[in-house]
Amino acid sequence: MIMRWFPQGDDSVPIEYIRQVPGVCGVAVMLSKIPVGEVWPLEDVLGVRDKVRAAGLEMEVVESVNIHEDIKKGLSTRDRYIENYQTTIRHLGRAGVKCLCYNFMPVMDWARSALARKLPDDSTVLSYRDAEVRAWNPAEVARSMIGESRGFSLPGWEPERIPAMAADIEFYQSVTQDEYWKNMKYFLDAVVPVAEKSGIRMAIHPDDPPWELFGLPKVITNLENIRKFLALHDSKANGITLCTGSLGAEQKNDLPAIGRELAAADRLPFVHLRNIKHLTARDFDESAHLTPCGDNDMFAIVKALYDAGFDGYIRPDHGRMIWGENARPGYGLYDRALGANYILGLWEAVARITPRS
Ligand code: DNO
Repeated sequence: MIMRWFPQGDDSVPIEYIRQVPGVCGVAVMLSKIPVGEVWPLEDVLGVRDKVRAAGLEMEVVESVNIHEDIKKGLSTRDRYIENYQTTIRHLGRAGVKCLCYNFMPVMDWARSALARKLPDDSTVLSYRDAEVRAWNPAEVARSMIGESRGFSLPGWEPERIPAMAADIEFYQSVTQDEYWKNMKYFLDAVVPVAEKSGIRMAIHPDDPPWELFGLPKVITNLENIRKFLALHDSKANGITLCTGSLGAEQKNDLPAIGRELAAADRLPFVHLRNIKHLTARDFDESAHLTPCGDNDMFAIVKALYDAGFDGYIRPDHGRMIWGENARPGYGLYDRALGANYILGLWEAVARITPRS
């Protein structure tokens, strides 16, 4: 069990507090100040690792090593950025990192219409209203999200990218799904062998939300596409991050079945457990992690992972903002600590009822 943590002064949560969350033994880090496409320098990576270790935790997972848009667009300039990515992977391997979570979403990372919607108990959550998002242009979505981010960086929403967003969206209108998948394969064929040699398993994050927005290509949205993705480059180092909040936004997705298949195939290095509550098929609020608080059957998901032999990293994903905490939206300490211990409780119960042989 790990938690996400932003080093280099970019988190409200001191690393020492994370160590006090029972059962949490490590963190997933992101060097949020390195511009997208540039190398994560070895000395920075080692420096962060040493700080994490000094706090009694492990840094075996990194998250949001973001991919330069030229790679996703398939431009001739992509090779330089791919080389940088390969160098970053080697640096991470030297620091003992074992799992790299990234996404291949064009232009934007996850999209929400509000980052602090109030629930009846006065906690606040990230929320998504389809019509509101579609009524904006992507730069407006970005400005709204950054405006509500309480001064913290939002992974995948770097303010310097806003000016290019309109042109990027325009560019993708003439990129077919097939071409986009080819660009992804080109990237995988170049980086997965480097990851293998570096002792790292790549774990792509699903698209969030997992449906079409602004005419952009979509990739990791359901089991069919996940299978197609895994076949693009057949290697244990080419895996998936099962994010139950992202894939669960599409209610047709059977999360326990997806988890079971991926864990059994040993293509699941990382799991993000989050719950969400739908208002309609395309409108939802994030919720507390407990099954009754949302639409995801968290018990069934944990049981499916356990039964299929899952032995990767797991972290509570976004939590609510509670108890007056002021933190990066989705990443307050309190609700994620509750979530981590709820998930650990489910795991313990399942494991004690059905011991693994
Ligand atoms: C949302 C996160 C994502 C994820 C990236 C990985 O909070 O799960 O931002 O880290 O998509 O690149």
